[in-house]
Amino acid sequence: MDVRVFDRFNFFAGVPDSLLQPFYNYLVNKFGISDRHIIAPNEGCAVAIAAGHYLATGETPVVYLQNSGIGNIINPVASLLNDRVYAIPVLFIIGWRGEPGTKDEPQHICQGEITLKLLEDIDIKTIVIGKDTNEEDFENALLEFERLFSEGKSAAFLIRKGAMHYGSEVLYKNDNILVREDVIRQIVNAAGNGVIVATTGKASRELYEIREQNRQGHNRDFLTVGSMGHAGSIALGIALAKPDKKVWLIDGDGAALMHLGAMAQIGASCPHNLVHIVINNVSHESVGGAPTIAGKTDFVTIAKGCGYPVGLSVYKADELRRALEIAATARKLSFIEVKTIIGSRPELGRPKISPRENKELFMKEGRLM
Ligand SMILES: Cc1ncc(C[n+]2csc(CCOP(=O)(O)OP(=O)(O)O)c2C)c(N)n1
Repeated sequence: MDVRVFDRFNFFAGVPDSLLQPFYNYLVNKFGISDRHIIAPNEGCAVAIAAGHYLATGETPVVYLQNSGIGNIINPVASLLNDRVYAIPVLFIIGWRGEPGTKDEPQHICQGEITLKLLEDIDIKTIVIGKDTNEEDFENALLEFERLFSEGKSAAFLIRKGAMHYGSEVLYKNDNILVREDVIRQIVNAAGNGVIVATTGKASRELYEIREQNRQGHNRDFLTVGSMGHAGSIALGIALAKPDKKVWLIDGDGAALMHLGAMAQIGASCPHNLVHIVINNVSHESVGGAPTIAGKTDFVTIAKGCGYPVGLSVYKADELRRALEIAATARKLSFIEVKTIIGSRPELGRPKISPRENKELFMKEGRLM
């Protein structure tokens, strides 16, 4: 289906997903990041911003997300949009990772299976869009949806892999120098026998491959393959329970922004043994590179405002080396923002151990227990 069928809508907000890359490339080309197209820190925010747009204009807004983000929308859908509350219509475009019968990563299996049921439970009429959906099917579906919108109900298109296309590409880039994978290699060296909690997406995949190359095993790393935005809180839980273990948190700018409240909790708890590193490429690189709002966010000021005693931002290799030395020796909660380019090795693999194996290695051989 050609994404230009969405030309008739005026307002879009969402969080990118790899299956929706043609869709957000089209939005970035058409609107940029603007008052017509917002890439939100999390899917719940996108719903609330869209609700505000409806309140101000009466137009039905579009919210896009990966099905992993359905958890983040349930509260505003059930208690804000629902027709027994404010009856605010939204058209959802949802990428269907983990569709039953397809092969996908472990973190998508449960979510993929429950997606249709969850949407039904929150009273969102859903139509699946596949490679074989033609424009006539789409127009008929939209006619049905428009009736629902007029009654204050919401509806969703659930998008299968490869169902959307758009003729143009968008090149996402920035002016930074450092490369995330090299930064992670430096963090592994600095961390020594400390444990590392890595965020969702390619950061975890790169950490896994670096350990393979170094023949170090995976018992010191927790790879947060799903649960985007929660690596910081996981690391906090470990750091508080094991004050003698140094915990290194490798976060992403998109993930840190998704649940920014975690930084307030980390700062308030202030564990002396935690180093929080945000690798900031101003991008959701793992799902195709669409921008985050991190270019307008001063992470160091946020960290200090949340009570982190040490806050540094680095741009060059020697600054990174120095910051990691400071963090390794400080007996204080430390924050480091590392600015990096957008990109990764095309042949980057995925962890060959299952999340359960990772957990067991981490808990037993990592000598946490
Ligand atoms: C709740 C939720 N929403 C969306 C996604 C899809 N997703 C996986 S990784 C990722 C981008 C992460 O961006 P960032 O933290 O900046 O790290 P980068 O990919 O740039 O290294 C997204 C949006 C997800 N896994 N979970």
